[in-house]
Amino acid sequence: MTANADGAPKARVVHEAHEVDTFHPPQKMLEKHPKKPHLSGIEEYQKLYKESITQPDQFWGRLARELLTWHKDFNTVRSGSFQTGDVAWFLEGELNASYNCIDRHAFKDPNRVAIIYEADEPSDGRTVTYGELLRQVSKVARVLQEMGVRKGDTVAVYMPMVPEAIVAVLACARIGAIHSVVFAGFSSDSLRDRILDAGSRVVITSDEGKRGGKLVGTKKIVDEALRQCPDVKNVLVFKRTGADIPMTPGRDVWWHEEVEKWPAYLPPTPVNSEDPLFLLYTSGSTGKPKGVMHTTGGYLVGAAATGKYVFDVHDGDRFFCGGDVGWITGHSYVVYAPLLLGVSTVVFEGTPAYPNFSRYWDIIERHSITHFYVAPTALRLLKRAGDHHVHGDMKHLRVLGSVGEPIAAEVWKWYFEVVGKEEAQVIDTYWQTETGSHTIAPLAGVIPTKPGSASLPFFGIEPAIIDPVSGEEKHGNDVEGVLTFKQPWPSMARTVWGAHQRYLDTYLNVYKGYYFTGDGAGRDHEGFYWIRGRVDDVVNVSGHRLSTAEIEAALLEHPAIAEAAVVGVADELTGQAVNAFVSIKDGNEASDALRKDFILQVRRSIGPFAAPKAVYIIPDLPKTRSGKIMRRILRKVLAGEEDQLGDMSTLSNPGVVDKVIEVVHEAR
Ligand code: 6R9
Repeated sequence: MTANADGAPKARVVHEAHEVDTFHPPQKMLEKHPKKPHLSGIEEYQKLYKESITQPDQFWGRLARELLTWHKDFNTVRSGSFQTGDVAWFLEGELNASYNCIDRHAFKDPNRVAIIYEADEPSDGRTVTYGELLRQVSKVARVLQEMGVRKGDTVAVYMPMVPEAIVAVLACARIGAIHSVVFAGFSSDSLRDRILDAGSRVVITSDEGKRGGKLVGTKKIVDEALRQCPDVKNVLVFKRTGADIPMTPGRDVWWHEEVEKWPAYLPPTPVNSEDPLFLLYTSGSTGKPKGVMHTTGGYLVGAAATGKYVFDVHDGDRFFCGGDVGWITGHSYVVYAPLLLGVSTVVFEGTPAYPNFSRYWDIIERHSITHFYVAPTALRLLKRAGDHHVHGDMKHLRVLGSVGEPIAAEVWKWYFEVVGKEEAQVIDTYWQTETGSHTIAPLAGVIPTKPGSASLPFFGIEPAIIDPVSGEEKHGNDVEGVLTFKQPWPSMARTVWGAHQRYLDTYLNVYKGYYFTGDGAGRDHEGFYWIRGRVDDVVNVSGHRLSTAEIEAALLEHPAIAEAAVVGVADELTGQAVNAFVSIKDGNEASDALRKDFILQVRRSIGPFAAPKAVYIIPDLPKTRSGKIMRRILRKVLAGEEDQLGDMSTLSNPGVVDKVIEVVHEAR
């Protein structure tokens, strides 16, 4: 690919039969850059990439020492393999995550802003400096010690997006405890399951939350969950709204009262590089969520390296990732990457629509944000609300990131033109909870992009496209198949908590010798990657990753439901939407009230964000003779493609197909 001599952002290249725009890093972005991008150009990327694949020990050994401060150096950069499922990095090394995120910056410059808190109400925000963060984290770490939390114990964190959520996470890391953040949109049942699975004995939460002008009964949900968690000994409650909430004596204590007791410096506990840093539960193909485990050294190297090279973060930058700390995007790009690199990170409590559709742009203007990172679902919402909401001085923006789902070309262009005024580079970043940090993404300021493509692999990531039928790798360009990675990288998940065999079977045993992503992808004639979406039973609603099996299990808890099948359908606003087909038990009548009750069941069991958009009550589900539900037929009918239902010879009950079509048509 040739760079544009005149620096014009667009050049046309022919992509197979149709034309695709290629966008070079905009000249204006380079002009407003405080220095220069970390890499001189695509050639330097190619050189380093080659080194990262052919000499990973040399490459990652150097980066790990450059990006992190080690309490004790490592001798072995890497061991283990995909075949044996025992990958480990920086083996003898010892370090502490909170030291790397806070202390080393606080010692140099205690007044530098670490956290920019944008509260739900725009007027309620404040900033937290690195010095102050060190004091708060030290105190909370000591509170956890007093509660009996020790290295290797898990602590559940169920909090709104307030600075104290980040303090809680880093306080765990400071004493070598394992944080297990549960997204505060999850129901009490989901929280209970995660506390039990992780064996957490301490929960950190708040009295209430506040989002989009609405109050959330956070502590109430915790209380409900804890009725079935007898091993939880203590709950640390941060006062967010001051609501009058019940406190269980001997178990619940107030954050502000506890931190008053302890000194403002607690030395960090060095841990081994491979000691776990956190668990994060995510949805897979089966009903039970998986506790994905990340280790300290490798994860931090991945977060810092991608922050530095993909986002091209420099000293003094102000980073705004709109993700919630309850998801991996919040872990890696609200907390770890920006703090490891010593810049300011925005903690945003609210929603993009409150108090109006200009909220993001107001935040960007007020804090001279240089990097903005969000899921396309928010962009679709804001694009639909109208361009007149996009105003304000956003001249400091250099990078506009996208994450979590495919970004359609027209949304990409809107982001580039209307938000970025063609002065910032749009980067589409592909990665997963399990990968810890970006795996396929352009390096800002360096790699040209094509709307809809996540572009080229990050250092150390060796993608392979596999033919799902033959299981053979497809070499060369212009190929389609399932996406796998061929060699271990530092920030990959090491196991599923308490279920290592499940980890092996889900990721490493599907195609022996490869890490299986669960996504389909294409590699075009220039080696750029195009993510096609999940090939398993995972749906992506507004960037939230959900398992159809998990939603089906929730529906089956309803006494009136006999069988349930959940499918994802394309949705203009949320990317995909959940649609459910259920058959009901004898003695029940299909009605709107019953359908509403089914939706409520999912809200209660998983959380509001998982609620089906539509529920269709049918007499029987289409099934193969071996009893498998043929979801393909349901998807086709919903897509209006009932003339393309494909091979139905294995159906045991073909008559039900007409009924499915009739019910779907009636509902529309
Ligand atoms: C970071 C995050 C992972 C799944 C992944 C894929 C989808 C993520 C994407 C993308 C297309 C992108 N996904 N980024 N699809 N383009 N840039 O979202 O993690 O919640 O674990 O979801 O999200 O399907 O497999 P997670």
